[in-house]
Amino acid sequence: MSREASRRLFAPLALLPDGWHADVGLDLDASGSISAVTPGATPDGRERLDGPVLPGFPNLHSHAFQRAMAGLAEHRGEDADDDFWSWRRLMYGLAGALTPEEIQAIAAQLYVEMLEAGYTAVAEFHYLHHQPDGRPYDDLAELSERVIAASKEAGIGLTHLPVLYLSGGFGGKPPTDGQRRFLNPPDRFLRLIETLRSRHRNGVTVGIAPHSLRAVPPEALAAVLDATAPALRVHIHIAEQTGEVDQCLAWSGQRPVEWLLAHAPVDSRWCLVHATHMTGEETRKAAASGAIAGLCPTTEANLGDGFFQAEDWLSAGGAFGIGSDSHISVSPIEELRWLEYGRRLVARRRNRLTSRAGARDLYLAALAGAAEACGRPIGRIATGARADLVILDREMPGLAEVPTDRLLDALLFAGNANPVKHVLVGGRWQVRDARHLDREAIFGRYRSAVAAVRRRL
Ligand code: NGQ
Ligand code: ZN
Repeated sequence: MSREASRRLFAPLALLPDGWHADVGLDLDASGSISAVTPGATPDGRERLDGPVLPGFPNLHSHAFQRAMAGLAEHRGEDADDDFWSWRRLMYGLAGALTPEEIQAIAAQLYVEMLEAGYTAVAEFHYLHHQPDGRPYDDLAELSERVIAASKEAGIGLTHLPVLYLSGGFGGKPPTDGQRRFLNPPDRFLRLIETLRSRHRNGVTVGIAPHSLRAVPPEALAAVLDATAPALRVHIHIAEQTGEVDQCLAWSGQRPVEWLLAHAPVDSRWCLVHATHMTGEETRKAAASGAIAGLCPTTEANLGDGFFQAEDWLSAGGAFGIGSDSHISVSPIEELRWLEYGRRLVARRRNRLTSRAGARDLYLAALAGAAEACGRPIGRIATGARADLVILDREMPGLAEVPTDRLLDALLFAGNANPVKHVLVGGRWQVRDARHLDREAIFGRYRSAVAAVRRRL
């Protein structure tokens, strides 16, 4: 079948920015954007979408290569006291072993899985830049190009975030051998950004990602922010682990978020990834800055990070989105479910983030925040937005006969079967009847790639 959707669609039910609407006509333009949204339309002359229609979900945080770590870090290591840092040693082992072809094959498979789960865009926090010994490839952007090629193979929207990485810890601590593939001095990093921006004027949004305050000394952070301001999105890992907070205090006398707010022009272009450990004051100030909290609940659980203070963040008016990060789970539903469940388990109460409107406002807020963090016109069914649409299977037992105003609640809390039936990205079908159109070929390449890597590890 053709990948092009008709220019005129009809949704019996669609989630618009102000809630569910019935009989929505959607007109698409030739570039794959929505040119008109008409609630109360008639189906005549329009292609009927056979289920409730949601905006595709933007995934605001991904390290694609980590998809190939599936199941390899879930047993106790030798020191019996496994933590984030012992997980990281294993992860570095994988990061050091991958070839460019393998990186592309793994990313393409991941993006197929994202699309089948309802993620239609991803912000890729990309830090594998060089050869295993740390020498740049002939093309400085070789591995960025591999990830970009994978996003095109799978047909997912991409915000590409090359990572700035210089040191192995606070205070300019020297990097370790395991970090050699990540390193760029600021001038070479800026060359990489310029190269990517000039090669990909259409279709790929480029931002920057200072990896963390551990990996980027203050002078390098300031230099790169100055040279790229004010156009680009800026994503940074921050305050994920209490160990990082302690090290930052020892180095500067300030906590990570406190330090960042005092030393960088943090605003709505910024995505603070994790931001798990904040005081009440940090929470209020960071929320007021307009920065997006980049929450990755399943990875944060898997790595034993701690709980993000979500009620405080939301009551301070903070924006947020979700990401699949290490891809221990690839499902926007599971991320939002665990965001809420984490809070219930801590508070020993119910409905902490869900409101009288159920999960709807949480869902819409997560869409808007992740879209902002991606810096693209996505995450909403509205004129001018990309035609990134997810059509649900309402015949699933968990969704059948659920009243419309409880549909998102059922989606988040009442099932594990994937309810995503069809997915359209920029006006093109990528998933039909729950299967990505290139699923077999891309999976075949992934399987060969991981088999080869695992033989070498
Ligand atoms: C990363 N991942 O860059 O992949 C990190 C681990 C680090 C998460 N923080 C490495 N989830 O933070 O140094
Ligand atoms: Zn990360």
